[in-house]
This record gives sequence, C-alpha cells and structure tokens, in this order.
Amino acid sequence: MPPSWTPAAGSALIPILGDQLSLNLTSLRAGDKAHDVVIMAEVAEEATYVRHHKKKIAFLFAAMRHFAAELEADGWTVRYVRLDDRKNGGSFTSEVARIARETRASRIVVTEPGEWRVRELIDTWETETGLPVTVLPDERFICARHEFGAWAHGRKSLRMEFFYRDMRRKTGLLMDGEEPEGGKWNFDADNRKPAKADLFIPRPLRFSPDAITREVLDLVSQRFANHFGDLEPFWFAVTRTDAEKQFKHFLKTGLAQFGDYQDAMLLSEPFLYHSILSLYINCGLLDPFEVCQRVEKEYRAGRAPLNAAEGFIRQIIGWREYVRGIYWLKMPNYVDGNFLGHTRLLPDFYWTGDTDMTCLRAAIGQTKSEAYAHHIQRLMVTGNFALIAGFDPKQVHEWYLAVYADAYEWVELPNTLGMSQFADGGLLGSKPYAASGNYINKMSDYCGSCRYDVKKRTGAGACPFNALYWDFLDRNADKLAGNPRMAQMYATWRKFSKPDQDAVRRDARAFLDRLTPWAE
Ligand code: FAD
Ligand code: DLZ
Ligand code: SF4
Repeated sequence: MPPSWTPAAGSALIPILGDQLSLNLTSLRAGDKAHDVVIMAEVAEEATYVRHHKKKIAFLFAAMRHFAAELEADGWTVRYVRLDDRKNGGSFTSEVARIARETRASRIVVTEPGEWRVRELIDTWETETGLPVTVLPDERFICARHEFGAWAHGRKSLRMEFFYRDMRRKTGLLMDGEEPEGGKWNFDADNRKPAKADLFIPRPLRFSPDAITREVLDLVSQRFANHFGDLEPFWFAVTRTDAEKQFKHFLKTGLAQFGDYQDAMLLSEPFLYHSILSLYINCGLLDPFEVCQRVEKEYRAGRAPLNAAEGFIRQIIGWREYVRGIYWLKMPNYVDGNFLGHTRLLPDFYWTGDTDMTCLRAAIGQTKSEAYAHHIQRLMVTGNFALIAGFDPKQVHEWYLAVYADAYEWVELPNTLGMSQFADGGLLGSKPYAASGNYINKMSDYCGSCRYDVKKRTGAGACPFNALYWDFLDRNADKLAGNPRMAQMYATWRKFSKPDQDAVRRDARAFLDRLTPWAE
C-alpha cells in the first residue's frame, strides 16, 4: 500500500535523556525523521538532585550538545534546550510539556529511563501534557528487565556468577559450543597481581575541548561553582568518534594486562590498565555488547589472553547487567536498606580529600580531580572505610552518585549499597567487603608513604583500618558471626586476649570520635 494511503498518525515528541546518546535507541528507531521532533534538555533538576561533580555535568552537557548535532546531521529535527535558555523551566517535565505545546506534538515516545526517579516523572507526563506516552524498552542492555525478573523468580540466591553464565550462553561470547572458552567460566583467580610503579602503564587518551565543550565549561564553572570536583583540565571524549578512539587505545595498550592488574592500586597511576570506558558506555556513546564482541575478537586474534578478555567481558555482561537487573527488581525500597543499622555521618574529608591516610587521600584526591576511581579504589578504599567506620549507607550512596562521571543510580546504587556497604543484607554479596590495612598494603604502594603503620593494630601510629576492621566485626557480631564465610575471622577475633580486644574497641571509638562530620 503506498504510504500516502496511511492515515497520518500525528507527530511524536521524542525526549532523549542525557544517558541515552545512542543513534540506535528504541525511541529513535520507532520515530520518523520527516515528522517527529527530538527534545533534549539541560535541566537544573538533573544537575542538582545530587550535587554532581563539575566534570560529570560538563561531560554530559558537552556530550548532549554534540549528540544533538549528530542527530541533526542524521536528518532529525532537534529542539535542544540549554540550561541558560530563558524559557527553560528547569525540569524534564516542564520542558517536555513546553516543547510538546510548541511543536503541537500529538504523542510522546520515550525509551525507558535508567533511574526509578525519572520513571516516576515520566509516569506523570500523560497528565501533565494531555498526550499519550509510549515508553519503549532500553535495548542497549543485553538482559531485558522482564528476563531478569524471570531469572530471579523463585531463586533462593541471586548470585552474579550464575546469571553471568546465562549471559555468556545467551550472547555466545567466549563460548566453545556449549562450554565456556578455556574450560572455565571465570578466571578471576588469575586477576589479583599487585602492580609495581616501574611497569609500563598506558595512559588514557586526552581530548582537547572544542568550541562547544569550552562553552559548556564556562557555563559549568559559573553555574556549579559550589559543586564538588575540579572542572579543568577537562579531557574526556564527548563524541562517539572520540569515545571510539579511547576504546581502540584501550584495546591496543591496556586490555592484555587488564586481567592481571585489575585489583592493583598505585599512587602515581590512577588508571592502571583500566579502560576508562564506563562513562561512555553508560551515556550511550559506546555500545556495551559491541565493546564485548571486539574484546573477544582481540582474544581470538591472539592479542589478549583469556583471563583479560574474560575478566573484562564479565564486568559488562555479568556485573553491569546484573546490577541493573537487581536495581529494577528491588526498587523503590532498595535505597532504604541499612542491614547493619549504620548511622554515622560521612566525614568532611570525603569531600575535601584532606586526610593523612594515604590510601583515602589518593582515592578521594583522584576522584576530585578526575571524577574517576577504579573499582578496587571504590570498593576496598573509600567503600571499605565507610563500611568499617559505620557511615550511613544512604549518605555513602549519595556521595558515589555525585562524584563519578559514570554514576547513575541504576548502576551506582547496587554497587554501593549492596556490594560495598552490605546494606541489603547479602543479596549481592555473600559477605561484606570489609578488610584491614593488610589488604590495601598487599594490593597497592600506598602504605609505604603513609604516616600510619599498616602492621600495627592498635596504639600510637597504628593504621586506622586495623582497629576499625576488628571493631566492625565485634560491633556486628549478632548479624555476621553466623555467616560461614566470616567464621574464620570471628574465630581469630575470639582468640584475641581481652586487653587486645579492649584496645581495638578503645582505639576505634577514639578514632571515630575524632572525625568531623561534613557540614554544608
Ligand atoms: P574497567 O575496570 O575497565 O571495567 C570495564 C567495564 O566494566 C567498565 O567500563 C564498566 O562498564 C563495567 N564494570 C566493571 N565493574 C562493574 C560493576 N561492578 N558494575 C557495573 N559495571 C561494571 N560503575 C559505574 O559504571 N557507575 C557507577 O556509578 C559505579 N559506582 C560504583 C560504586 C561502588 C561503591 C563500586 C564498588 C563500584 C562502582 N561501579 C560503578 C563499578 C566500577 O567501579 C566501575 O564501573 C569502573 O570502575 C569504571 O571504570 P572503568 O571503565 O575503567 O572500568
Ligand atoms: C546526570 C545528568 C545531568 C547532570 N544533567 C542532565 C540534564 O540536564 N539533562 C538530561 O537529559 N540528563 C541529565 N543527566 C542524566 C540524567 O540524570 C539521566 O538521564 C537520568 O537519571 C536517567 O537515568
Ligand atoms: Fe591506608 Fe593504613 Fe596503608 Fe595508611 S597504612 S595507606 S591508612 S591502609
């Protein structure tokens, strides 16, 4: 039937959110360039619901502006609302309603958002605009939300490892017929080498801001001066082409060693062999499945060992998909989890980096300058410290959500509240990621230059992680001592003499009392 016989459906308004910068988005696939209008909006509400790192805001605004240009070059009509546009009402809802009126759209078609909070907003749009709203699935994820629900249904334990195997089977990545490539699903045991400062370590590519990005940097420096973090130097990629260059650079220089040194930390090397791709994958500039396919290709071509390729692919089709599944399965109550009943306020040095503990100074300092820390710094330095010190998990969550360029609640919350703070009572991990200074000393070069003695448990100059660790076990014995994976540590604690136990309790208490809570 010729197209002119088809009744005109009326033009659609297609809102594209800051983390949906993909040409292949379901809402765009469903749209019609000739009639429909895309709206993208920089809105104060998104930039301030937590006080995001300046670099994160600049990254997203610059990437959004470049993506709008990419869409226009592709033939789309785009209404792009800048933060400082006079008519900008400051929220997704105000802007969608306004542009819907101005363009006389007859319906709204949007790809589902990553965050629960935004989904709740979208659910008001029919009432706010009087237009029908169609919400399409986000097919950039490998596992659809209903598929994860079906996987989780009726299971006693929702461990990532079993989910991951299903994702390997589903995608065919690193499979040898029905079996995992190399005869094992998981090569994590090979991925725990500490690094040495004299290794050759690649650096991420640094991209110079163009005129569009410079304008955004000026805007952010004026409007968000009181937000955490250093705005400049700003070197992130903000286009698909540059994100792709960073990816290729990682394939060439980082992937082969990614596995070996995945857990290592070095003072002079904030990035080690990590890919620095999460911010690009999460906002849509890179496609996660394609990234994995190309990593597999490196392995098949003999350019990367299996432990590296498997370790990398597991992070994406395993952890990344899994935390997203958990988030949507457990929200909205998940965010209120506080299994250990922790209430202590986050101390000021999480925002200033001003502490004499070298490991925390390094991880927070780097977070401040780069809006980046790698996984082990997040989990075993800032996260571990927050856990053993007993900080309020919701405050900890809000900190992680604000400070990293890759942070969106769907991925950050399960990692923080679940994996790192054990606030979900063990849904994500079978035991808390709590450790004394010994772990940090083994995996990093931090302790050598620290004013504290990592070998000392208590007394003057002892590493604070040590007393806090044992005190954490003691304080939470009612909730954790029955956990079989903690049995050995509790057995050790019980063997401490009474005076040694008292010294741990006394030093931990004195240390915690000296912390200054953050006051805005
Ligand atoms: P690489 O080490 O190179 O890993 C490759 C890719 O795997 C990453 O780009 C990322 O897409 C994926 N990945 C790795 N680990 C995870 C994971 N645990 N969950 C989901 N994806 C993963 N990741 C975020 O993307 N956003 C967050 O807000 C976030 N918050 C975190 C908070 C805490 C407390 C912890 C412990 C981890 C958090 N992570 C988060 C996971 C992880 O730390 C980052 O994905 C990783 O450090 C990003 O750096 P990279 O790109 O160099 O990763
Ligand atoms: C994180 C963020 C920020 C800081 N600003 C915007 C914005 O102004 N406009 C926008 O569309 N998206 C922004 N984002 C990303 C959104 O918060 C993200 O798309 C939603 O949380 C859904 O995951
Ligand atoms: Fe951190 Fe303790 Fe090592 Fe200092 S001695 S860097 S506080 S683990």
